[in-house]
Amino acid sequence: MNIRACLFDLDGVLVDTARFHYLAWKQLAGRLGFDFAETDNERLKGISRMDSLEILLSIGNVQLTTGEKKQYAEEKNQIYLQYVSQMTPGDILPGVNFFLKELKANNIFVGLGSASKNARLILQKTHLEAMFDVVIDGNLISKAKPDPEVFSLGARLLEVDARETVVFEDAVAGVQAAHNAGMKCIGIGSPEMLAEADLVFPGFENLKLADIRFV
Ligand code: B16
Ligand code: MG
Repeated sequence: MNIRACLFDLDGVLVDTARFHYLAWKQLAGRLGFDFAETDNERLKGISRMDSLEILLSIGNVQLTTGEKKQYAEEKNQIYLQYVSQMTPGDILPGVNFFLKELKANNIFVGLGSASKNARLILQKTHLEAMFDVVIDGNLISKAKPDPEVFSLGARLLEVDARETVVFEDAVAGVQAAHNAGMKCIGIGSPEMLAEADLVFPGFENLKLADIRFV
């Protein structure tokens, strides 16, 4: 395969913002009168903000009006942004910078494909923004993963064919989104959880472009 573009998910791939999402949802759950366990947070990974709220409310068995849901989602986001505002380049996951630089040195396009509406801010805080040729985030898409929209749009804006594009994902829905877009997908995490991915690596530490070989 001739790789011309790599598209990266953000949370769980380039940075670990899942912890901040968890702390913010937990605080909101507390206000609503129930506890939100860290194990349940797994269910929110890669899911949009409003869909995450629906899952949280079903865990707490809480019913809200549409207006209240909007207000609570906004409240959660404000708490989350307090954590994000403290992010620095030190929050980039190990090996990511090295790998992105290797892609650049090989003239491979680098793109972001994230469900987060805060993706640009996180790229700015971690000084990663300049590495990206295209940024597709939750503000630009209307269909959540496993719909291919986020990755298809990325490849289209880069004018690269899906068959020459590789996606890096930590969530099952994200792996499915990549495949639905006709792209190869590298899972970042455990092979058991990401069994559908074409290749799985635990992270970017010691990962080199030469390690990416699809059979
Ligand atoms: P926001 P990703 C996703 O990021 C997170 O995994 C998910 O937990 C979060 O709900 C979603 O972004 C929306 O984030 O509230 O900031 O718009 O994995 O797609 O990079
Ligand atoms: Mg993710």
